Amino acid sequence: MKPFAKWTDAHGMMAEPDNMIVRKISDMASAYSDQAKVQELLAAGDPVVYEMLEASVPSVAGELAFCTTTMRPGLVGDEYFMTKGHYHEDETTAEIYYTISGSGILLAETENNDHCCLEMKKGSIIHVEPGWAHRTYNTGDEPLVFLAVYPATAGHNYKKIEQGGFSHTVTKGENGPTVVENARR
Ligand code: S6P
Ligand code: ZN
Repeated sequence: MKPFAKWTDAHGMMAEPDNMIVRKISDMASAYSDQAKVQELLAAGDPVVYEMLEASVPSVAGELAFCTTTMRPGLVGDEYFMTKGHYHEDETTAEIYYTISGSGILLAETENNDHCCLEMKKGSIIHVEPGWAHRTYNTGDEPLVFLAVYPATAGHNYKKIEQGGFSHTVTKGENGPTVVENARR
């Protein structure tokens, strides 16, 4: 494979991606604490929460995969729109998140419940250590757009999150985004 370039549009989203994944509330209904609100949103048309636009690279050691994610602003009850969240299948792999626009929080967590939150806003570069599950929240009023770069062999383990959940979540508090214990656990 030869070196190649991808471009982003005016919103920072990858132009001409090789693959697109759209996630709606119905794709991650169990992630949210307020299940009554989930049902309301499903009845109201099942809104899109985020879109991932991916470049295709071979899944072999040495390659780097990358994609842009665009998260819509929104709330499910008082919990911000979030990504599904995952561990990497290969837990020795790290990841870089570069925020292009909007504002949010990246929540990272280990299996022994160590957790940390990092602010995402235009220009922030976050390094996610190997072995840390990660999930992002759009805490602003605009789309949150970011680029993620990770080893092409990393793989995504969503099951562990669906079964165990994160120990914390991010809600809209009186003084802005607030990290609280996750009632889904
Ligand atoms: C991939 C990286 C991101 C996420 C994306 C959506 O390793 O962490 O590109 O895939 O932000 O999140 P999720 O949890 O649905 O994959
Ligand atoms: Zn990842």
